[in-house]
Amino acid sequence: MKNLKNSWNRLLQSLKKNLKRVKEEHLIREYAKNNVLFLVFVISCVINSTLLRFFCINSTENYLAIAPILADLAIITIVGGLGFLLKPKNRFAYYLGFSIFFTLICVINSIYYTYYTSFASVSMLSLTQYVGDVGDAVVEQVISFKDFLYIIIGPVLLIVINSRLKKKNHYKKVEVKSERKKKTLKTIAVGVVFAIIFLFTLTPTDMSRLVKQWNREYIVMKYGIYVYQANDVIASIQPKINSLFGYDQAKKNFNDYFADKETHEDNELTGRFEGKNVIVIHGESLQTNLMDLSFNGEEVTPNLNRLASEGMFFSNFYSPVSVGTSSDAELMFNTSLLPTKSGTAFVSYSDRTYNAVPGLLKEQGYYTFSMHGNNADFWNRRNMHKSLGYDRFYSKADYDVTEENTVGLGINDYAFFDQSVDKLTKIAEKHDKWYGMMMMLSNHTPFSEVDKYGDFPVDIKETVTNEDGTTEEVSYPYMEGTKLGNYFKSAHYADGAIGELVDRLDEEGLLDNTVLIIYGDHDAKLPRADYNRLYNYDKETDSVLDEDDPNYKEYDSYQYELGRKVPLIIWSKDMDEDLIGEYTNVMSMYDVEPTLGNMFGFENEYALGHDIFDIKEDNIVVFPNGNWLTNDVYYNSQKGEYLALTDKAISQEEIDKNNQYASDLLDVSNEIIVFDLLKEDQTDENRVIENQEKGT
Ligand code: GP9
Ligand code: MN
Repeated sequence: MKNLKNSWNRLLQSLKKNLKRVKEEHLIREYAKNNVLFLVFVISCVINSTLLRFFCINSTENYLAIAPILADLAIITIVGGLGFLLKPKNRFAYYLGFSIFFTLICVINSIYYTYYTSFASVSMLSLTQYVGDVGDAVVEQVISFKDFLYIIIGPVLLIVINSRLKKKNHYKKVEVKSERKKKTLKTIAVGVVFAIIFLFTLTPTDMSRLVKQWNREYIVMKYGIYVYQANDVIASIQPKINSLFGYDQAKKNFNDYFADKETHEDNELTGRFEGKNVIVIHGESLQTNLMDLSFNGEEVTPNLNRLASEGMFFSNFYSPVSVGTSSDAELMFNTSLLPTKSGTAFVSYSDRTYNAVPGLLKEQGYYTFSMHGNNADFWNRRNMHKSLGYDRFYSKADYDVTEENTVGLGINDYAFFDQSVDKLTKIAEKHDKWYGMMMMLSNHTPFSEVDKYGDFPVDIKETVTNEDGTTEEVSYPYMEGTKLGNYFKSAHYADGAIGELVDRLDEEGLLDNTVLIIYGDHDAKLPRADYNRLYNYDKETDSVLDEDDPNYKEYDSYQYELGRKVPLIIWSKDMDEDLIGEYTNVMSMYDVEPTLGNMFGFENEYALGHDIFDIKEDNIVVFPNGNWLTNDVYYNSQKGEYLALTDKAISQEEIDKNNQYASDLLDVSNEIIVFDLLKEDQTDENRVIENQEKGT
């Protein structure tokens, strides 16, 4: 005991002595003076990472988080420490190189987050070819000053400091090899200490989320952007390696998952549309909230509203797309699978086997086709549409696209539908039964070609009576000149094209035995702040109401998330009365295939969604980030909190059960695609048949 006390005292004394030396000899100042490049490098990289987090994730937990700063410090200190191995005159190039590298990570993620509200993945590199096509959208809507701030704080600052150091002959100083080695080791040791302290802050949940990698926001909040990105590289390579090695486990999970699946019971919709022709309209960026809006007495989407009121309108329908946006919507609609965890199914896994709607209807004698005015290679549709079972894909090359009929990414929806009906007339002459999908294009972000959308004012017009009894019309700008306002104009334009399509189809007699299915592919990805003006406009001041104002309606992040729902409408000219109406149970894009299967008489036994008329109010919508939604609750897995939507009490047990369900669903869906399990399944069957044929 006495010995322990002595040693403790000795340790304290030596610590005091060293601290005194540091103070008296101005060692810190000396260190800073001699290693200014290293320090600027470390501090700027950590500030950039922290700024990025602050700009992207607005929560107190994030603002107060120390762990990501420790993780950043650990990585940057170690990388910076290795720079000491070089001679002083060579260090600037080293630090500048790495500073550019780390800054790029911040800039890319900053831009990416604004566009996708998620962090970037290297698995998306194969998609950069599409940036050219949507490039204007990115530049106009997404890039802002803050994206360049990182460059100023990082590389620019280093360059400025380097030129000052040069003037002061800083690099003339000689450091012998052993001295450089010692300095490197000491600095790396400091980095390791940061790493150890950081590891102590981690919980088992933090670690499991790092492995899963889909909860990107959470990972960045806990680990910082640099660890996230390094982990992302590993996670992106993993599927390729996994598809080589993890097959057996995936197959076992798949078998277990489907062994427990409940069988489908017939219901009032079973077989109701058997044998009918089908036109599916993929409505670019059409959100359900458009259908509730009018300006000066004119509805934004009068045609959608009419079709919804005359048909089956699914008003609580979500499209849980991931980074594959339009293509993810198509994937879910057609295959009842969810987006892949990394990359996109359309681009990375187009050679897999899918039990898709077109393929299944083809087996029933349908001629199947898809039509889209964009380049056939966009989202790799040229290949993927074959895998989905379309007999023919009509793409840009099949349309007469002129400068006059172009809006946004390509041929405008009016010209597209018009030319598509010409093609359909010929198809209908040749084939008894057909299934076709028409993909719209005009209502694509950034909704900036306002002059082409026609006259649809989104202001507030009022007639006022003057003192002398005369009247005049006054206008308050309201949504005019805002991005959201432009979106309404664009959506109104697209809605008009749907109206014209229906009229033209009717004229050609193509609606007589046809079911029309319209879905919005995903939300318009507009900032939440824009909705504040929509719901809290103060016309007197032409600005947004104060938050303290009694009329202020908070549009919080939950309302924003839930407001991203899209319409699903099933309509036919001779719709049975008993089917017409609004269907309010939560439903997802991946529930469409089993729901249609029940109506049209086909089945994908490996569908992950449900026939909504079978599961009804028990449905759960799972999002790729692990969030989920039921009729009663919306759960945010990123934050571990939920919003109750009804008075029903929510138990922890239910949350845990649904979290497990969401996790299993995302896993099995991903594995089906990555390991091509549907193909293997067919191979198994074939093997049995082959063996039977051989008499074994
Ligand atoms: C491109 C169109 C738009 O052909 O489908 O794709 P998005 O940018 O919405 O994913
Ligand atoms: Mn889209």
